Amino acid sequence: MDSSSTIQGAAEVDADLMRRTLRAMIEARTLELKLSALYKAGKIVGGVYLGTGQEAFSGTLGCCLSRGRDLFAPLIRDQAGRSGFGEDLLDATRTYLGSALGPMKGRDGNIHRGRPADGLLAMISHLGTAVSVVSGMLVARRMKGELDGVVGATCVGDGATSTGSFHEGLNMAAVEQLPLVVLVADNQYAYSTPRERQFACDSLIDRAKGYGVAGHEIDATNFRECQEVISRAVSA
Ligand SMILES: Cc1ncc(C[n+]2csc(CCOP(=O)(O)OP(=O)(O)O)c2C)c(N)n1
Ligand SMILES: [Mg+2]
Repeated sequence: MDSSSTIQGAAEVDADLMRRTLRAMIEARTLELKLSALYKAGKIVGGVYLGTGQEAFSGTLGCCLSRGRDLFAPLIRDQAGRSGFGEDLLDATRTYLGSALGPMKGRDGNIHRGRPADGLLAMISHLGTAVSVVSGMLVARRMKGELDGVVGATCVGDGATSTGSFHEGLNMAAVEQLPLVVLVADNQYAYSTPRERQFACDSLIDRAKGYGVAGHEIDATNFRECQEVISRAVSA
């Protein structure tokens, strides 16, 4: 990285990554405001899920990955990550509006959409399932001799870290030394269950330590911190 493509600060951050992430964040917020208005007007059935406040965190991850090479399993608050990964806005709007022209051909709604052939997994459930699925896909790539340079990534919530699938997937990734990045958005609640009713460890970083993998805690609303830490995790 030469100095013309970086912005000087406490640590160097790639200026191109910053620009692409900001674009993804703005695109996601603009789309979600529109989707929310359409939902309130009764034009969307099911639900609309918003990533308000998580855009820097999610968008940075999507922009650090490469569509067609890497694997990305977004969850409900990851429109910014999807935009950063290169999901077409039409894929989002067509799925929300139930169009047969969408990637799920009108058979599934809202965030249950993806382009698996491009590495964008269709969302399964809100919780830790994607950790196991992405780990398994990375093992499959390795068996086919296609793992070189590939990163698998997913986002989950604090509540998801208490599910069996999260633990099994993370353990397998650690034992097999898979190139897996898991972002945990700790918004203090899983539905109405507060942190203290979900886990007894002091910090969710302890979960990573327990499996022998690196863990970093960041303020997900701090753009610079997201850029520095997530880009390092993806390129590690
Ligand atoms: C295995 C499973 N159990 C329960 C649910 C129902 N459910 C959907 S979202 C949610 C809470 C998730 O909380 P968290 O992981 O903290 O994510 P947040 O919504 O706070 O971002 C639950 C219990 C589910 N989708 N899957
Ligand atoms: Mg939560």
